[in-house]
Amino acid sequence: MAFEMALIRRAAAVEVLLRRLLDDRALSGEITRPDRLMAAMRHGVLNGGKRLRPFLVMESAALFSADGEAALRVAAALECVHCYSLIHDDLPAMDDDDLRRGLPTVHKAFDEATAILAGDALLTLAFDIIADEATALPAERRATLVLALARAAGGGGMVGGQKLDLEAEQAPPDEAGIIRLQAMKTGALIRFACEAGALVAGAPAEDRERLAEFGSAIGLAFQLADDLLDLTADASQMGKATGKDAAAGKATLVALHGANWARSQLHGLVDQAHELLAPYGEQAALLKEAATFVATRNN
Ligand code: GRG
Repeated sequence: MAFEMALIRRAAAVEVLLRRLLDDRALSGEITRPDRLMAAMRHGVLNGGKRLRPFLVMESAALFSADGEAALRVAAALECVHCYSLIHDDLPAMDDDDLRRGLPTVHKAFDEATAILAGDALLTLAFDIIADEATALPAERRATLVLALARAAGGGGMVGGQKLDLEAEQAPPDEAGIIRLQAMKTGALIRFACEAGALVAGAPAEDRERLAEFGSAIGLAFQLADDLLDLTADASQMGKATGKDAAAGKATLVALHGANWARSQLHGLVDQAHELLAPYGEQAALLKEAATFVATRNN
């Protein structure tokens, strides 16, 4: 319960900031922000996501008593990257989805070219937000965050994972291949979310690594839960089409080992995630609950 309340509270804070960052007014150095592009960006962002990644950034930052305002901006930046990935993933050339978060996808509400550009601009905006002096951290820390986010989101991270996922449709990967592509496609941003709190705080490398490992464990759990939901949930519950993986004969760990195996793996991953946070005691209670939520969520 404490977790659900905290998730809602953190989501509200990040949405206020995202609305401001997606304002029509051009920033210094920009020329103009086209109305229809900005409207498409807002449609893709301000549409009721769970804001789990921002939550993880802010809670991991709180663990080290980091600057809350700076953590909030990093959280908003990460949500921009996540929303861009969803906009592009929904495009006809990728998953070809009409529904996202219970609303028409950006290319349906606008058009395909605008959706591509909205995604592009959100990705760029993410780095703008972190690099901006308004993210009141030492310049070196901002640069470290920019680099870590770039590595998580790019060709060796989320985008690379998406590419491997597309290739998997032609040549199904083995178990290690599935785990690797999922760690990239879904896991890398979640790992960054957890690691980012330690980076914002300038915490010791050991803490940064511990939080990143926590992120990897819950990233894997997130994808396993997602694969299970694709099998068991309906579109109204998820706000997007389901059953697509099974229909496409997609290689997932659930398809390989079955739902019961996946559920027992989820237990193991939650235990592992909780153990990683043991050194932080009660301070980490909400992050621990987040791990449980990720594994047991129903949308
Ligand atoms: C197209 C560059 C590019 C990348 C796509 C993230 C991704 C890579 C694709 C999304 C496809 C998908 C449904 C993956 C499963 C995991 C996932 C990211 C689900 C959506 O995340 P949630 O549940 O969504 O956190 P909300 O809407 O709450 O933010």
